[in-house]
Amino acid sequence: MFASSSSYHPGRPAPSTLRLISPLMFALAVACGGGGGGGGGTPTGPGTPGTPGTPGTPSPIVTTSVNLQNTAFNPADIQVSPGATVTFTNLDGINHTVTFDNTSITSIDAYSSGAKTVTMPSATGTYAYHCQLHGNMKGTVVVK
Ligand SMILES: [Cu+2]
Repeated sequence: MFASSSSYHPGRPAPSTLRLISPLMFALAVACGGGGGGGGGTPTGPGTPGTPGTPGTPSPIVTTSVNLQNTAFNPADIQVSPGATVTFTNLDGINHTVTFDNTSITSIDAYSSGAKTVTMPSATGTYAYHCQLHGNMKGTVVVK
């Protein structure tokens, strides 16, 4: 029993199979640039992330104060919290209105001086407003 069992060779992969795989593996390693070489150099760090570029469109200014000056809203495009009270101050001395396209918002009728307020909705969104007396006076309030 001893002699017969030791005389058997366990199965080995055919040499032809190894010959096919090895050149392929070698080719891949070379193609990858031989990254395994390594002289113990310091690894390249992740680097400082670049500063984000300036967006193409200006962001609305976070404020609850808008001036009516030189027949314009300044700043015209603002961002407020839900339910915020926005103060519109007329510095022009001539009549302007602050009229929201969304009629659920209580607009400001014509006034020529002083500050008036508008309460914005609690629902987020972009609410456009304009002056009924001057077609070029437009703005938006972003509730966010
Ligand atoms: Cu106006």
